[in-house]
Amino acid sequence: MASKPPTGDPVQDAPQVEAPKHAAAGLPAIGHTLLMAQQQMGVRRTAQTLLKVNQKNGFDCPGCAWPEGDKRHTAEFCENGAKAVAEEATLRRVTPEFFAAHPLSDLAARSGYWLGQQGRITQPMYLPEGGDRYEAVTWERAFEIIAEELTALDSPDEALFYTSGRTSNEAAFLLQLFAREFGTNNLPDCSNMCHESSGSALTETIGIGKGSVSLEDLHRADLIVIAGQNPGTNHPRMLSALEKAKSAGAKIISVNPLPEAGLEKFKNPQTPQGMIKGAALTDLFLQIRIGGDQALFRLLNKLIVETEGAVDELFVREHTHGFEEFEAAAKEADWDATLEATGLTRTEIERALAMVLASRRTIVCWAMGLTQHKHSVPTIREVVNFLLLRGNIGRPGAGVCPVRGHSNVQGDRTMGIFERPAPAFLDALEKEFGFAPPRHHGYDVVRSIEALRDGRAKVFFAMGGNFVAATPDTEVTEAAMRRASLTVHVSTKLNRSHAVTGRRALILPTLGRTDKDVQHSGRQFVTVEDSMGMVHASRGNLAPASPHLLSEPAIVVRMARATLGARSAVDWAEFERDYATVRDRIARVVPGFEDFNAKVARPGGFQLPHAPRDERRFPTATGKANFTAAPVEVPELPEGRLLLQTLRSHDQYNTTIYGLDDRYRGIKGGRRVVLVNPEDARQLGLADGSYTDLVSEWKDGVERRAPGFRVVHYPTARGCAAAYYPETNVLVPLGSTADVSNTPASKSVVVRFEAALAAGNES
Ligand SMILES: Nc1nc2c(c(=O)[nH]1)N[C@H]1C(S)=C(S)[C@@H](COP(=O)(O)OP(=O)(O)OC[C@H]3O[C@@H](n4cnc5c(=O)[nH]c(N)nc54)[C@H](O)[C@@H]3O)O[C@H]1N2
Ligand SMILES: Nc1nc2c(c(=O)[nH]1)N[C@H]1C(S)=C(S)[C@@H](COP(=O)(O)OP(=O)(O)OC[C@H]3O[C@@H](n4cnc5c(=O)[nH]c(N)nc54)[C@H](O)[C@@H]3O)O[C@H]1N2
Ligand SMILES: [Mo]
Repeated sequence: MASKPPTGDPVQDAPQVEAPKHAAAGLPAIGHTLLMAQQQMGVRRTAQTLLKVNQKNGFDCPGCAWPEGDKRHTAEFCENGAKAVAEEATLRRVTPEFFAAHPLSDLAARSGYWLGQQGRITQPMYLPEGGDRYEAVTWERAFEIIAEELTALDSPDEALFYTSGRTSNEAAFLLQLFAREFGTNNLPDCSNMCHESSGSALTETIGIGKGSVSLEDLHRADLIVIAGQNPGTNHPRMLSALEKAKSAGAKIISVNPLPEAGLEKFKNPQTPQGMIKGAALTDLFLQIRIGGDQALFRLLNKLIVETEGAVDELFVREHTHGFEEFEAAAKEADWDATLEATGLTRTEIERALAMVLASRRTIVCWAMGLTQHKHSVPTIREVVNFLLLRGNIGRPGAGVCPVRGHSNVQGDRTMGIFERPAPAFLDALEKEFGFAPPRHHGYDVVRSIEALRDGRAKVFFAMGGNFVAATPDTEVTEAAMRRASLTVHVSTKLNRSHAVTGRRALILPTLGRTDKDVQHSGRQFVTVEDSMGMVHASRGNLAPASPHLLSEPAIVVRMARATLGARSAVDWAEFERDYATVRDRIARVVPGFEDFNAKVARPGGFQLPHAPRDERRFPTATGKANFTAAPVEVPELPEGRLLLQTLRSHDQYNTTIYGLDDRYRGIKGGRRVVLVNPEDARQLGLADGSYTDLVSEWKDGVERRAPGFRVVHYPTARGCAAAYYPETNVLVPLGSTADVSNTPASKSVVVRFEAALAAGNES
């Protein structure tokens, strides 16, 4: 039997601290996985479900976007993937009776953890104007309400259509089609807060905003640099690929302010010897200061340029543009300034250089540690410079590897979920569907919040996600959301965003990845694209959480029919009956998807074309791969302050909190902790185990405070601190974003510490 959800809330946040671990996975992970899964699903459903994860006839794990290899294990899941699955396949239910018993004020006072633990939502729910609780509503009425509000807007640009990255290709394609036929490009998505900086930097430099390596490439690399990523927690299946690369002779450099257990050592639970001994992964750990990566790569680039024969001159001449200007800038890199910015020693950087020069095939992997700073875009461009110098793009075993987060975030963008669509994409849409899509750019996430705040946007529709909890500046964002006339959430589980509503609100419960999806033409599957551009089918096999659920494609179709009615140029109804008809349209609009239905029928799916990877062709403005030469930036840190990064614990999936432990970092039973280097702590008078408020400082002079964090002395780099998101989102100013990509700078928050009066959960 699955256990009942916890009743007590706020859940006691009382962190206990022990020594951090030095290895990831192994038997404890499996035991932990099965325990969590059985609590949510019971024993039979656990077995039935976990054996289908990432199998060729199964469903795509709703965890991360890491690809599956061609040969699958029986159990192709990881501890954290299993938690994601259990969270969705839970037997707990949130029914209309639940909403009757919990008025909005009650839901608004609950922790995100408690809300998530209540289970799957079973029926569409409506919060009428002035109402104090959600009531059951029919689907028909729900779509009428959406249509009423959308039709009443002065301009289509007063509507916002947000997408979180679990949405399938089919649903994403339909959503952007609807938004554009309705008349707006306001398609903000979680990518705006995630890998947007990677997309911006890569599009400009290599002509496509996606990674250029496959799993095979990783296995063949000589050197893998992992910067700003914690795969042991967030992409556990990546550890098997690293283990394989190591056993073929690869070296690994990790660049991180924290020593992350998963990068130190990996105990592979799928091989007997791995389970016992484990494999050391990192050969060189560069414990960098937060925000020091651009300076590090710039200096490495200078050293490469100055080493006789180190530059791949033929590649640079034939395939790149802007080398001279870049070279001049690189030569100015300065040892002392770099050591200061990075906190590294000369010897460490020289060791890194030796490994770089010894490698013929180098890959750089990165995630949020590089993308969420003010200077993220120039940082990632510098990574590209680094790879271009030695011809490491478009060669087996080499390339750029931005490791994506949500399982279909990359696919959603490919399907046109983008507030700044390329003209060619809009042309194709116009040709296929016969209406003129809007050409002016829409709002991204931060601009959407500003538009709500300023009354320029009035209807907010979310295809998944937890907008108010995931976005920065919680108080500002929540106030902005409350100004909306209608907020609509297509969701599987309850979350904070359902409690922070506009004048009217709807919750539309939907099928998840694990649920069986049957429509008029029979059983459906959907498709997703992983971090390496592989597209494949995903089929759920469980009886849906309730007979009242609609699939995401069905919800978009019905919203479109209710809103656009006879004025639509599109035959929406067929899309709901048979998703293959959606794929036929995608095939005619999106390059690389020709013969989509046939190609996706192959087990394992197909790989999308990638010009730099496949043919060393760079579809940029210059027609070449572009070197760039931005000035090196380093975050400024006034006396007595630390630079705070907001990151994930081992027991969460973004805003979904599975539990209160962060096993590898030795934190148990609580999330309100701040990790501080013991030397800094001593200087700041922060005793281990004492409680402190975090107060962020930014140029707007507004005081943002997160109260009651337990200080943990922890071996992070000097000048740096770390605490979990989403609790710390209150500290991230809405205006503090990355240049160009506008991604919230949630890994570069300047904070001071003020002793807290009481311990525990004040917020
Ligand atoms: N289990 C689980 N899996 C997930 C998620 C989850 O929440 N839980 N989230 C998914 C999503 S949407 C995403 S985007 C990914 C996120 O995957 P990650 O990017 O691994 O997630 P974070 O926890 O934000 O970790 C950031 C890492 O960067 C380091 N870092 C911080 N600042 C810097 C810096 O300035 N320089 C360098 N070099 N390193 C730095 C941190 O110490 C940390 O190791 O994971 C995906 N997978
Ligand atoms: N401070 C700080 N802020 C950050 C980050 C950070 O590192 N630090 N990371 C950023 C990143 S990388 C990201 S990606 C965003 C994440 O932002 P989001 O994607 O908006 O947030 P999630 O927590 O992943 O969304 C969880 C909700 O999705 C719904 N859901 C789950 N599965 C499905 C499904 O199949 N269909 C539908 N319709 N709904 C579903 C559930 O209701 C669940 O409550 O947060 C960003 N915010
Ligand atoms: Mo993400």
